[in-house]
Amino acid sequence: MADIVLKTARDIQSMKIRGALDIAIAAAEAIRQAALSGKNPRQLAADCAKLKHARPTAVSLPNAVNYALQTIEANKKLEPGEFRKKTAEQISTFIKEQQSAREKIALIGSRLIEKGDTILTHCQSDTVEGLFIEAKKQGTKFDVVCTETRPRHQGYLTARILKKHRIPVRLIIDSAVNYSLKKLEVDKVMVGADAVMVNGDVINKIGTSQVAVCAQALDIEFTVATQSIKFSPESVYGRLIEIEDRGPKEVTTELAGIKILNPAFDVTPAHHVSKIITEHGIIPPAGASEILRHFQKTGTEE
Ligand code: RUB
Repeated sequence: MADIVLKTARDIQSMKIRGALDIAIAAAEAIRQAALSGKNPRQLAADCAKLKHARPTAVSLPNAVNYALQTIEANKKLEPGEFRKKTAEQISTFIKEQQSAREKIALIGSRLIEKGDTILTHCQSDTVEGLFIEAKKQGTKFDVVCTETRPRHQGYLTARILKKHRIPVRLIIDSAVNYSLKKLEVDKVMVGADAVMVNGDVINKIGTSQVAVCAQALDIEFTVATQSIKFSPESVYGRLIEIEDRGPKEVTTELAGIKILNPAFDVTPAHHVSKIITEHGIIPPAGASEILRHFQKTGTEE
């Protein structure tokens, strides 16, 4: 049987598993299974190292792996059977908390959607979809505009899922954002996040910051929906987040000899963000430090 940790790391790198929360949950689940398979604390710590940087930008991944590492460390003196059981149980609780955070955000976020709203979203975020689906369930009538999201077309996933839930959806190419915000009379923008910095800056799929600039110019509210697991404890200590470059082939293979850049994420400065929906409630971007201080204990300190 293939090693679950290596398989998960590969699936995260290839984007078979993608989206910041799903990446975190998959990594935690891989470590849980590795613990159950009888690996000792030292072997599990090595597994954590293999997963931690499978993709560099989504902070939920190192945060989830750090949580698992702390659990392994705290339990390492237990006898092997007890170590296995307790470590697996605690990681399982962590995973359930993440899933429940997504549900809480869906409920809180659904209350922000008003009858007749047209909402633009970018990329594919389970968190944002969750609140759309919840609003639909509550009977609110609204429609969604989603971007194609070059080069990996995650917007197609968004469009398909919303269609499945009978939420009216229109797809636009990424460069039609500014045009469409006006032409389609968009009321709100809602996006997910891969990381939130201590100063409230938000890192999400490449192009998010352009959407935010356009939305602000038109006085359209720009809302981010994200679990606290995506807040960066390292940003408190001045560390920046690496923006993943996924290489030229995803963009095109037709331009031999020309340098092609493919940054996968960008930074939306806090002053373009109207509000952030977390499982602990809605905060202004300036409240990011409070989330880090009170609710997020998975990071390294220095
Ligand atoms: C996905 C992306 C999503 C966030 C939030 O990028 O930018 O908006 O990860 O997703 P990629 P979620 O496709 O490169 O992983 O709300 O599902 O955690």
